[in-house]
Amino acid sequence: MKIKDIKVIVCSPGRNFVTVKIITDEGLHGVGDGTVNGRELAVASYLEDHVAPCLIGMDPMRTEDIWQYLYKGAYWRRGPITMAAIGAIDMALWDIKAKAANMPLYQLLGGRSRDKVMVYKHVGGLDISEVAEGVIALREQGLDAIRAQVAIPGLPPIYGTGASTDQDALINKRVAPHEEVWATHKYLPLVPKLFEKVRDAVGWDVHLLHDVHHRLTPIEAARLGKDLEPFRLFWLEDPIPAELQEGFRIIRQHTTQPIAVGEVFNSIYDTHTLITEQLIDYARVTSVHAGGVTGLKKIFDLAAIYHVRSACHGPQDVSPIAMGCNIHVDVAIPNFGIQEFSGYTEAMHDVFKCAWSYDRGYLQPGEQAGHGVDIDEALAAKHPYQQAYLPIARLQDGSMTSW
Ligand code: GCO
Ligand code: MG
Repeated sequence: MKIKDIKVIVCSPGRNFVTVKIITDEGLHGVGDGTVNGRELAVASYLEDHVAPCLIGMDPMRTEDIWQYLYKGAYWRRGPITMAAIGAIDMALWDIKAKAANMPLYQLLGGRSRDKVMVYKHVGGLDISEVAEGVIALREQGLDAIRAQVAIPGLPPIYGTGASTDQDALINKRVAPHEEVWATHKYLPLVPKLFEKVRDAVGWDVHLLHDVHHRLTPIEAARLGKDLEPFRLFWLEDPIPAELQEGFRIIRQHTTQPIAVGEVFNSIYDTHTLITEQLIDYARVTSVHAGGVTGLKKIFDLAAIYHVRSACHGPQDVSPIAMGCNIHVDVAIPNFGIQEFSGYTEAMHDVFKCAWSYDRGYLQPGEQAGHGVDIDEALAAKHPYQQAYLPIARLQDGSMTSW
């Protein structure tokens, strides 16, 4: 079998997605996700101009060799754009391989290790009681794990903390990114109050999670972890910007609060200190940003040795294709932890046909051969790319801050 053609499809059925489609001389095809939120066209060009021309004529079964060809061969290793491009190609190749074997992808990854994949969903609100109500509502919908965020009194609601849903904030049609304001001293005392109230409302038989979204320093994060210990959170996510892996040593010295990190990581080298020193409990890498199924497996296999569990990033900007690949990996690996799942709109499901399914807090990969997701190209063409950026954050004095 040979790779005959590679198409790059950029569409925006509510938000932008970059999809690669690999077509073989034997008529089989596979699709992969290369979406990097706010930088979509860079990946599209990387794929179209620098990857596709080199792969024509290659044997699509050589998933590992093609991964290494793109990783080592470019000379310029790692980085979100390169790794998302590699990820897109890798997903499409695994799709083809599993279709050729006439098996769902998870069978090629070792088969099922579990019956279903636990997910967590998000709740936000303008005040603590609104969040508590939201948590109760999700509990009634079957969720066993819920992420809770609340707006900070005295600050306009910002991304990931309150009622402005992630989706609304992300689909920002202005040319320049929306600007938000952050104040750590207002946030730190609020979060323990939030979880005290939420525990009162839903009890202890539910996993509660919180995303700090990289906004603290190590010692501030250590303080927050200690303050949250009485409420037994499943995890505290991205407490600090993650490029300084050693920073997590400070957090670890002070608190037993489990920590989750990795949504902005794209290679095993971003995570290896965190994993091998057991500074984190959950690795939040995802198939699209970490070099596909091949890249994800390398990270999770290392993590398994160090008692670190998986927690694939799964917001809407991870396309339904990458979500499908995540679910196949989730169901197969021994060290699965949890899967983030924001769900998709009807328009997105029209463009991306999915064999995976969601029901009352759990996902299933489906039994279709391949990874089970395909793109309707004609429909995708009706939703052209729209320029959109994530917000940026400033402190109250106007200086830029991490978010
Ligand atoms: C999460 C995230 C996302 C990211 C987004 C950036 O935990 O799901 O923090 O909401 O901010 O994916 O593109
Ligand atoms: Mg996050």
